[in-house]
Amino acid sequence: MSAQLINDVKAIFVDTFKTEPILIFSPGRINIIGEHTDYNDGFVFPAAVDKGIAAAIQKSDNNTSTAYALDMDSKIEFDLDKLKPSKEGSWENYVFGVVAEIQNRNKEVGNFNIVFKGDIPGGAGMSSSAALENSVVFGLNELFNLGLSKHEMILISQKAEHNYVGVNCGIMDQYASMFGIENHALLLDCRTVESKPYKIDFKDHQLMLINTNVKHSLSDSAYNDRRSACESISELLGIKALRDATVADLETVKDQVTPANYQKALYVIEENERAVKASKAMEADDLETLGALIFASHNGLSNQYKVSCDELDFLVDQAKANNHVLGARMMGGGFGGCTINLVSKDQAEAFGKSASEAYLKTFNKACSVYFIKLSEGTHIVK
Ligand code: GAF
Repeated sequence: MSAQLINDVKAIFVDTFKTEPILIFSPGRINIIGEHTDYNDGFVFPAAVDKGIAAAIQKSDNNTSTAYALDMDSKIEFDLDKLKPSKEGSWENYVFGVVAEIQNRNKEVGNFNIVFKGDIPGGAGMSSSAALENSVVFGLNELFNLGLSKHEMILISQKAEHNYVGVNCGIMDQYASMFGIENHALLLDCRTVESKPYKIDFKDHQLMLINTNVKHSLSDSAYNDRRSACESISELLGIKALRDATVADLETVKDQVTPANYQKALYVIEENERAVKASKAMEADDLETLGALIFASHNGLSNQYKVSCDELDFLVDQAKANNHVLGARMMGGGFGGCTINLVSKDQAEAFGKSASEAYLKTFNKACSVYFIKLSEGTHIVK
C-alpha cells in the first residue's frame, strides 16, 4: 500500500471538509488461475495486492453527501434519497450502487463525504472497481455502525456492480479484495464463498504482471453475454451451474447449442478442473505443472472462451518463447489488461524488458511491467 496515496486523500479531505476522516485501503487483486469460473459457481485462485484504492470518509453535517474522485479531479454532490444509476461508465455508479444496495437491505446510511484515489491503472484487469466498492461499503459500515459482516459487504459490492454498473460479475474480485491475506493466495470456492489460503513462496520463481495498456470496448457486454451463455447451457443440462457439469454431460446437449457456446462451456468445465489441479501442484511444489496449467488456461481463454485480444496473445507468446517463464496467461475479464507470468526471479527483469521491447515494436505502444506484493484485504489505516 502506498503511503503517498493515503496521505493524498487525507490531506484533500481535511482541506475540503475541515474534519478528520477515517482512512481505508482496499486492494486490487491478481488471479493465478480460474478465470470466468466464479459466476459458474466454480473455483478461482486470486490474491489481494499492494495496489488499490485509498479512501478518506466521514459523516457530513449538512443535508448532502459528496464523493470526490481525485484521479479524475471530479467531485459530485448527491442526495441519498434520490439515488439512481448515472450514465453508463461513470465512476459515481460504484459509489451510488453501494449506498443503494445498503439501503435495499433496510440499513440506514446518513450523509457522508468521501475522497478516494487509486494506483491501479484503469482497465488493467486488477479490479479497481471491486476495490472502490469495498472501500465505500467498508467505510459506511464503520461510520454508521451498520453491523455488516465481510460476507454481506462483498455481496453488496457485487450487487452494486450488477445493478448500477451493469456488469453481471461473479464474486471473485470483491472477495479477494476484502479477504486478502499478506503473502497468500486464496483458493476460493465460489459456491460456498469460502476459501483456503495458500502461502505463496515460489522459491526461485515469482509472479510478474505485464499490462498491455489496452482495454477494448464492448468488454462489458461481451462479459454479460458469456455469463448468459453459461447459464442457458446449465439450464439445458438441468443443473444449477456449470460447476456441476462434466465434459460427458456437455456432450449430451452438444447438438442443442451452437459450436461457439459448446466451446465456451467446455472451457469453463476444463478451467474449473485446472484451478483445482493448480492448488494440488502448489501443495506439491510442482511449479512446472502449475506453469503448464497457466498456459493451458490462456489457450482456453483465447481460443474457446474468446476473451483475449492480439496484445494479450502476443505477450503470452513472448512468455512461451522464453525458457525462464513457466506459465503466462491473460488475467481478469479479458479484452485487454494484464498477463500474469510465473517467471524465474533472476530472469524476470530481463524478460520484462525483452517483452516490452518486442511489444513496442509490434504495437507501437508501451506495455508496463508490475512486480506486486500479495497483501492484506480491505482495512482501516491508522
Ligand atoms: C471480472 C469479474 F468481475 C470477475 O467476477 C470474474 O468473472 C473475472 O472477470 C473473470 O474471471 O474481473
